Amino acid sequence: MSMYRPLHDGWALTAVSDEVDIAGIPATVPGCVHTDLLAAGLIDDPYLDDNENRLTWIGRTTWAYETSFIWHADEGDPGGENGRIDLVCDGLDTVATVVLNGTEVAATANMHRFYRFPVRDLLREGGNTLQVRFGSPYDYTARLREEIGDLPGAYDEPYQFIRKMACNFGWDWGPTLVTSGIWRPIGLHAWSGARLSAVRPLVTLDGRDGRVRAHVTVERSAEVPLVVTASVAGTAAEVRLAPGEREAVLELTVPEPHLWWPRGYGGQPLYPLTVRLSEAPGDAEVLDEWTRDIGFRSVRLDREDDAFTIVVNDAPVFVRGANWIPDDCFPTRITPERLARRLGQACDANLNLLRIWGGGLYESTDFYDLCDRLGLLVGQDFPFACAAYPEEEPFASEVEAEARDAIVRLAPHPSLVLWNGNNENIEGFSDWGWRDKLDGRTWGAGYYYDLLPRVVAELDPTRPYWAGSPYSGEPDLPPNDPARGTVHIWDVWNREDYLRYGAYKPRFVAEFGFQGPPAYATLRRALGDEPLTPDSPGVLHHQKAIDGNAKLLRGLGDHLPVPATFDDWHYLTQLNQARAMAFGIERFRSLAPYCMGTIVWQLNDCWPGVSWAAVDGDARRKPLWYALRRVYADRLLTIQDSSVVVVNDGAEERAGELSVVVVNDGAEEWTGELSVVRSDLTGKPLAEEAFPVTVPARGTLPVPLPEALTTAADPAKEVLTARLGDQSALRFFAEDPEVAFPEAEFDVATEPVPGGVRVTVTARTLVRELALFPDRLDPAAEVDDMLVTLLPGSAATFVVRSPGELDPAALTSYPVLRCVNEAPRRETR
Ligand code: BMA
Repeated sequence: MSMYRPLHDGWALTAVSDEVDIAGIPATVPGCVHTDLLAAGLIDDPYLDDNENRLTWIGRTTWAYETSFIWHADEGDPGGENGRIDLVCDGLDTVATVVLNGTEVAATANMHRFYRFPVRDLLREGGNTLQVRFGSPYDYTARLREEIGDLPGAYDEPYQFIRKMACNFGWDWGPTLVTSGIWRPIGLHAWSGARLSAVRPLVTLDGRDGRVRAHVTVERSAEVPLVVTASVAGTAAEVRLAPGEREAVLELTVPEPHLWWPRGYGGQPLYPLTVRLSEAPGDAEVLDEWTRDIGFRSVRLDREDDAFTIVVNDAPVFVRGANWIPDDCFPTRITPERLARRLGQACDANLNLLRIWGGGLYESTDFYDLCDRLGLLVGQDFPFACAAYPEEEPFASEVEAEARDAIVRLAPHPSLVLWNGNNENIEGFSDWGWRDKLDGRTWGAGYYYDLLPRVVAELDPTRPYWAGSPYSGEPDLPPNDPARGTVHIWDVWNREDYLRYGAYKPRFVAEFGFQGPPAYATLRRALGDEPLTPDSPGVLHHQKAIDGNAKLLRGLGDHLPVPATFDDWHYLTQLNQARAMAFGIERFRSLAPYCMGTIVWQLNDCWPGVSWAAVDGDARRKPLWYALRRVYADRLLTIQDSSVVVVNDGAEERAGELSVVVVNDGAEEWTGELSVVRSDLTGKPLAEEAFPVTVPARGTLPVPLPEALTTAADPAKEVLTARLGDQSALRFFAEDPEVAFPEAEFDVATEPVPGGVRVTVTARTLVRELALFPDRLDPAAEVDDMLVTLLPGSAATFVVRSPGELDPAALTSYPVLRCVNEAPRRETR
């Protein structure tokens, strides 16, 4: 028999402290201290204004969660000498002591593991009390730091001295909110005889057949003969386990299954795999059962000539990715519905991969289930980021244990295609001066080069492992070499203008980013600043990057005018973020198949702040999101300047010309007539030419342009347009402030549609980067498109949706409707 009973009711939270007077407040499990204090009205919302600053005591306090429950032997005890009752903790954050009826059951210190403790002997007939006490993460890290000695890292906080999601200690996009709590389910599991303690299906392809090797581990309370069966897609296998045996491998061959593909390449058929454990003979009572959806696909990494190409079912995949951070500082608030919405936003922006960044979590099963269904590939970092990590005990054992837990849990998911050792730790060691500071002490090399690849090879040899991001493939190579493996490009944003992306020739960009503020409504909800300005206190508090606001302004470079007002700052810096990233992605996609992936920093935010995210902390899509959707579409036209110097390998490429690169990452050939026109700003053609093109599926074709098209008689007054089918690309011969834009003139028509308003803008002059920001009127309103440049006579349609009424006049007026070449305005608020 097997019976699980959650213990999620009746919890109360108490501060174990002389200084903090909080006792017995209602607590939510799963949950954490911050959310309990918030629900009890004892703290202000940490995401608003600078409330964060007044909450540091929470992470420095010891907390006790306690509940009582009634338990009767006759309802939950399997009885007999073989009966077991286990307390199962799926996640304890982090420095936990578990006490049942006054007896200490366990002391743990790893948020990333799950635990099971036999407790039958401690349970009492009738009333029972369970307490989970959480020591201060700061006390724990201080002790270990003292013992081991300090280690270098990108931030001052002690996140490398505890196995807990690192960004809880604050990051350059998120607040410092150091949580404690029972963050995943907890309950009692009663069983007898035997149970499935781990099922690890390894799925591969053998020609057109699917193969499943289901590795099964049983835990026994009795040495009886057992039968394990596995079935999937109409095939079944059975293995007998003699008394004493605990491991079985069941091999299944599924003839010609429908293959699982990344989105854009085919469907995502999933097959339920069921494993059953019974006492022999096999028709006896089922002791335990396990079912997960699996998918049939192969995956490998093509490293030929230092490439970094993810190959699924023998198809090389150009990765159009984004980095993923924990969607909330308090992970239990990340519901399946919220994940579905966020991953839907990723898919709608034409992404095909998310990289789970190493300063966060091994993502949840809900997350992976969604990715399996959506065909979103996942690269999972092991949780190490931006620091030298100790390899002394207790860490080495904790790391191995958590890695084993995670690899087993995630093995069934076809979406998972890459295990990655860490974020930027190899780079830090090699390039940020850590080597000298360390002076021979451990820093994590043993994890990334030995322990983790060994455990992956043992438990999950079906997936590639890569030691770090960035990494060039060998420990003695410079890790951030664009010409080898994966690279992070951060000179742009930190120091350089975004045009420098054009000077890179990378194999695979695993991180690059450019900041922009969140939506207006998001800022307004989070900040009470009056007036709200680019450097009002709340805005500055919600900008966590060093020198962030100065970099935002400097990043405008020559590309856009200097903002005179808050509204201009907000529009122009958001627009510049979108342009910078679009510029980089267009460059890198134009280099396919030499370059085989771009992973934008970052898709999401954990709170309302100024950051690199495309979707802000209130789930609103920033202009960058709309730009991603365009430049990540299967079909892309991009005008590229190949006169730039390639910085990575010292080689210079100075063709000195513009070309249109036709990028076809779709499954069908792209054929048609590419028309390229150099015109004045009224749209009058000055030179034009048509090029018949045929670009094979997953192909890239550069079309060099003749001088008549690429040389403007007056760079301030001309524009180059390329068109192929319904795709187009635009390039001015000067940066916007130098272009002699007319003051924008256009006609606007609105008409109601179900759930919103359709806005049609017809240009009378050139209109540059037209955008609607309906959240300024109504925080619930969303628009379907933005950043459209119109030539005179052309029109664009936007649909604005909202549950409420929208006022068409306000919707089509400043500052809701904006473009670069609009009439000068006064500040409005
Ligand atoms: C990279 C990431 C993060 C960081 C981001 C922006 O280093 O790995 O650590 O948030 O850059 O600075």
